[in-house]
Amino acid sequence: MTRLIPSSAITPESLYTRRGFLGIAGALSAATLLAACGRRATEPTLSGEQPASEPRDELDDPLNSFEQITNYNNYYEFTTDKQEVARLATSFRSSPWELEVGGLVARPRIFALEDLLAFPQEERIYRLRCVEGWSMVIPWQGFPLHQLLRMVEPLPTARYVRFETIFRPEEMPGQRDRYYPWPYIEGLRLDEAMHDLTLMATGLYGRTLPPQNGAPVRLVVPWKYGFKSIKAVVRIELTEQIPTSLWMAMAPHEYGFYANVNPEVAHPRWSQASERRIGELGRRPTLPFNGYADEVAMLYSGMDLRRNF
Ligand SMILES: Nc1nc2c(c(=O)[nH]1)N[C@H]1C(S)=C(S)[C@@H](COP(=O)(O)O)O[C@H]1N2
Ligand SMILES: [Mo]
Repeated sequence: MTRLIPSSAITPESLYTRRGFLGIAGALSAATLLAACGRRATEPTLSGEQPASEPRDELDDPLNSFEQITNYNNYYEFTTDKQEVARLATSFRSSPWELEVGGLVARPRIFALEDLLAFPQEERIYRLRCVEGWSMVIPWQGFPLHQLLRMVEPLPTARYVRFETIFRPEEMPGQRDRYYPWPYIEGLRLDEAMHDLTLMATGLYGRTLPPQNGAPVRLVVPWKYGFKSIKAVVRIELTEQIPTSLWMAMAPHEYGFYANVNPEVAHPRWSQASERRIGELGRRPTLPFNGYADEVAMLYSGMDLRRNF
């Protein structure tokens, strides 16, 4: 069948058809993708009823829709109601923006948003698994964090990376709730931060990152529970001591530093053996390291992952 797609119908989502896991392939411009889609779309197929394949991740799971990804959010700086974050975040000012990188580095530096967007932007389709037991498949744009870290030259004494979210209670109503020890803090071991899967995301579905997803720049660590993927980052500090995250400070028996997705280690309030993919009815088994074990398990060889939860 011959399918002609009028250019008006080419939405960012349609760019994701027939595309696999682009993690290593790197950046493709929208123009390249449009050209590729156009060519494929007008190619006649001999067999007839071959439907256009849906966008999928490398495990052959379909992507969640832009609507789902941008209307079901955890972002406690705005509200704990996942379905209200998008509305409350509409007027958040994510530009201009500065990201200060310092601590145990030879070349501390402030990156303006334009500097961050000057890193070659890649497309990465990642699963996001929340500790609450739901998950999504999200097509991000961004750049690996190691590119930024190499620029600031970590000192030999640096062992951890501490991340901090903006504190702006005028625009973030949840931050007026003093129950939480704002600002939101997260941390990684330096080798985790340097891993190629660890992404600084600046967009999704080919668009600028929406405020509810952490605009203008957020961390994405796909093998860890979603709370590690801190949003709206304004400070990165390399340290010798292990950083204390907001969740470790609030509930150390519930939230450890590592937070690797692990079906065998239950959270005190809920099992982690299975999960609900947003948009699906049943539950599916949770995969060790969220399906990224081949890439990251060696980071933890010899460690007791029950003790280091
Ligand atoms: N600053 C900040 N970052 C955050 C959160 C938050 O409340 N504040 N929530 C985390 C949690 S629990 C999850 S599951 C993911 C959700 O990301 P998403 O809304 O883009 O899907 O963001 C994480 N990053
Ligand atoms: Mo989460």
